[in-house]
Order: sequence, then C-alpha cells, then structure tokens
Amino acid sequence: MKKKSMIVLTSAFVLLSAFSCGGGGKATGTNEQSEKVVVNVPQFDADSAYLYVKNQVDFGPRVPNTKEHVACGNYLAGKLEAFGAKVTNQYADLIAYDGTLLKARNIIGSYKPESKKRIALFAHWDTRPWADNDADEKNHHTPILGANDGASGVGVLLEAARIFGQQNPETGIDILFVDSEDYGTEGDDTSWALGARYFAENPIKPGYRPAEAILLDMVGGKGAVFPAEYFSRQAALGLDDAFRAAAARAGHGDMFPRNYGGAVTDDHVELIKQGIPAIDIIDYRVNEGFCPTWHTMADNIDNIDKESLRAVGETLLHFIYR
Ligand code: AHN
Ligand code: ZN
Repeated sequence: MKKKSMIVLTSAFVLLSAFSCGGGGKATGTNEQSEKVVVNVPQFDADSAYLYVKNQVDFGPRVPNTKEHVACGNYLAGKLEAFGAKVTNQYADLIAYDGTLLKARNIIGSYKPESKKRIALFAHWDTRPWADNDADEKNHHTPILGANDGASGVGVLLEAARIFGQQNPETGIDILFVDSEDYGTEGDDTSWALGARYFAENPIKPGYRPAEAILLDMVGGKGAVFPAEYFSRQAALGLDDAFRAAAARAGHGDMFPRNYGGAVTDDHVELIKQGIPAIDIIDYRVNEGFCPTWHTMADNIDNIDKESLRAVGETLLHFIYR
C-alpha cells in the first residue's frame, strides 16, 4: 500500500471552524476569513530514485556524440513516456567552446500539457568528458561517470515523474532534462549550460514557457547540503524561500540553510536570462565549493547517498503538493 503523509496548513487568520481531516484533497473552512487546507503529499521512494541513478551510470559516461549518450537519452525519454508524460524531444546542433559540434537532445516530459501555468523541474543529463578536477593528472582527459553530477538530479526527477503519473498535481509540470551542460571550461561562463540556453531561447511551442523553474544539480552526494545560491535568490527570492519552507515541512530544513553557498553559473542562469524565475538546488558549500567528487573519477555510484536523494525528493514533493 502506498503510504501518504498528511500535513495540515492553516492560514494566518484565526481558524473559526473545525472539520475532520479524514478526507483527502483540499477543503476550506466555512468562514471566509478562515482557511484550512489539507494536502496529501505522496511518498517519495528513495530506492526507486537510486535505481534511476544507477541505471544511468550503468550506460557509462553520457558524453554528447557517443553511443552511450544516445542510449541513455532513449532510456530517459522512454521512462517519462511510461510515467504518463507527454514527451517532446528538442534536438539541436550546439557548438562547444572548443569548436566541437555537439549532437544535443533536450528531453521534456509534460504533465497537464494544456495547463497555462507551468513549473519546470530540471536537471542536466549529459556528463563531463574530462575528470579535470581529479587529484591524479592522468585522469584529466578521462570522462566521468557523473553519478552525482548529472544522474542524481535526473534520478530524483524520474521518481517525481513516476509519482506525477499516479497523482497528477494541480499545476502543469514540465520535467526537463537538459543536455550539454558540462562541456564547459573554467574561465568562460558562456561555455556551460548549452542545452539549457537552447531550451530557454527556443520555446517548444510558441508562447510555451514555464512560470518558474527549479534546477537540481548534484543532489545525491554523501553529506550533501544545499545552501542558498546567489543568482537564484536575486532572480527568484520568493521561489527559493518557498522551496526552503517545503524542506522544513518535509523535516529537512537543516540541509537547506538560507545562508549563501556561492554564486554558481549553471543551467538556471540561462532561464533567468530569458525572464524565467529559476533557482538552483546545488551542493555548493561555503569555503569548500562543489562537493568533493566534483569532476573527479570518484563521481561514481559508490558515492551516492540515498538519504540525500530522499531529502531532495521529499522536499520537492512537499513543494509541489502544497
Ligand atoms: C562552473 O564551474 C562555472 N559551472 C559549473 C556548473 C556545473 C558543472 N554544474 C555541474 N557541473
Ligand atoms: Zn559538472
């Protein structure tokens, strides 16, 4: 049986009428000045999310222009379809900073595609061609497995998609897997997030754009924390606060402190540039920077912590089913 947790929210007004919370869905009090909302938050299955991470890693590195990349893209699109989303593929030829032509594919899974108000939940699905932050210089030209950097955000979102297929949320949702994030080079901020830029500049349909967007990046590391990210709070303070409030309701407030970790040039910045309020939930720590496995050979499945995936997944569900 599917377990559901139930939370009860009351408005700032005095609650004048009582009613039973036995029912599901939403109910309002009888007095106009009182409101009591019962929200059923579905259960996030961290084992399932972990498996979606592992399945991606098992393809090997998902570097654009490789057969592993093609195979994993097909797997992701197939999963979204199986979970009841309307899938749109955005294929694009993108030029990397070093002149390489990247055969890129953004994959979008839409719930309630007819709905005007839409939230995009996104993560990059490509992996970095170079372990150029590895302690051993011999690895600097070896592709990484990207268990955390890539697969973790996608894994959490696939589990969310599975749940959306069972319990359709009220708002339109687009699960967006962007390509070609990690083909960038240090010192050139425009070299990252090529797939997200393409998505933001080329709506999948005229006028189709999310009202807000949440990016998950490196959400599966051991000891992960998600302090505030500077560009996110500049562009979308209300959204960032709402997400952190959801974390507190889910019992994970400690992992989502409101202090700044840093300013990170990431996929969300490309949406912000096109006027879409977007936040980045990223394991970026004050004085330490990105999580320790970042762009190293250690970014493999052994360094994924199911509890980090759970914390982010439960927070996301508390945000969506609020
Ligand atoms: C910069 O290093 C400027 N951005 C990196 C964003 C990133 C890479 N996220 C995951 N991999
Ligand atoms: Zn990366």
